[in-house]
Amino acid sequence: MSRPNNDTLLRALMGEPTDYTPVWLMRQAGRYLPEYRETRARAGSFLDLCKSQSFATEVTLQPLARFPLDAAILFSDILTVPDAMGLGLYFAEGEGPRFERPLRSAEAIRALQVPPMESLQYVFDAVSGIRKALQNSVPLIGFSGSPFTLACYMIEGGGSDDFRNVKALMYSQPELLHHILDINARTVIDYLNTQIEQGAQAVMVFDTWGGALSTPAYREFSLRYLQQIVDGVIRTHDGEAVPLVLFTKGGGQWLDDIARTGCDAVGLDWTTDISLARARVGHHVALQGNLDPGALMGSPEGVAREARRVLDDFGPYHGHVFNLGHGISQFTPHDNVRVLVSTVHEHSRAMRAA
Ligand code: 1CP
Repeated sequence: MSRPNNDTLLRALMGEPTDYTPVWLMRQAGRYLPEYRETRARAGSFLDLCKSQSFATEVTLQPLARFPLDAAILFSDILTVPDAMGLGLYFAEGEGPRFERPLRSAEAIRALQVPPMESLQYVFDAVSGIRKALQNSVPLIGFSGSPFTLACYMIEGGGSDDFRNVKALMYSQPELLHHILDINARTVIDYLNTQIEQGAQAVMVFDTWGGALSTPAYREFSLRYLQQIVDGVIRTHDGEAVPLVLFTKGGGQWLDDIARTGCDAVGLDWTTDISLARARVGHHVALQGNLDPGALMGSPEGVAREARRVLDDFGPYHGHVFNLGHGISQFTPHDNVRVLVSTVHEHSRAMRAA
């Protein structure tokens, strides 16, 4: 397996020098693209898209055909993992994801097991299909949800704005929550390692809801299991380093702890000042982020200004991957994405020449 022709992302994640700052966008393949909506309509449902190698490959490549992005990200979802554990994922029309059998009893929790990786074969087939289709142009990022974020969906049965069932369990029977988190961590390790073996060239863990925790609860219920993942994921494949990115949304105050796990890069949402973040974590890890996704709703000039501001705030150092602080909105005008990508490339080249 050879290195991609454009390996800027991999180099930046490892803190190595690059000619410019690489850029990709969380949820870059999604509903803001008409071609995505067209493929999704042809596929049937979102899950049908994820479960078909050819559809998943097609939508992964769509944003790359439009914009000179520096990475592809596997088209799938974090909720494939609890689905493989038997919770029954479905998408109610016009609503978000839901589980038929959320974890609501001690019996259901104790019965939870690490699923056989064969039950996620469609994800690994998507990884190998996408790798083939990319023809070594840019690297492919694999991903998983964090043990805590997965547990949130598994316990609540879908999205939540207060996580009341998760918190009830945490503050009454923490050992049951730890049981779920331990199963999730072991599953995530197998899942990421299999993605790497099938061709993922970097991996990212999305801890979308870790920021809903108090500091001691974050350490006990999220960070501890992120550490288990950092320790369990194979960090090289076929002689190449496979960088590991940890992203806790709302985790700005815990960046030092996250960096100390030994991951290669830390994701930043837009509420954290990237210059202070860089000063705090030094050069031990790379940083990925941190444009406000809402900036893409403004004028093209505003997008360019805000992109330059983030690059300038990070400063003339190595180890920055430009991204949004969270997923791109479905209402984003594509022309703003084009402006964003070209501004990041041009301004970061100019910064290096200065
Ligand atoms: O077409 C549609 O209507 C489905 C919308 C959609 C998409 C495009 C969902 C449902 N998932 C995805 C793809 C997806 N999800 C990717 C693909 C690759 C890319 O980035 O291009 C990734 C990386 C995810 C990860 C994901 N799913 C996260 C972590 C990142 C984040 O956004 O915080 C989370 C929390 C989910 C759960 C999920 N899946 C879908 C929705 C709408 C949600 C959020 C549910 C909620 O909390 O209410």
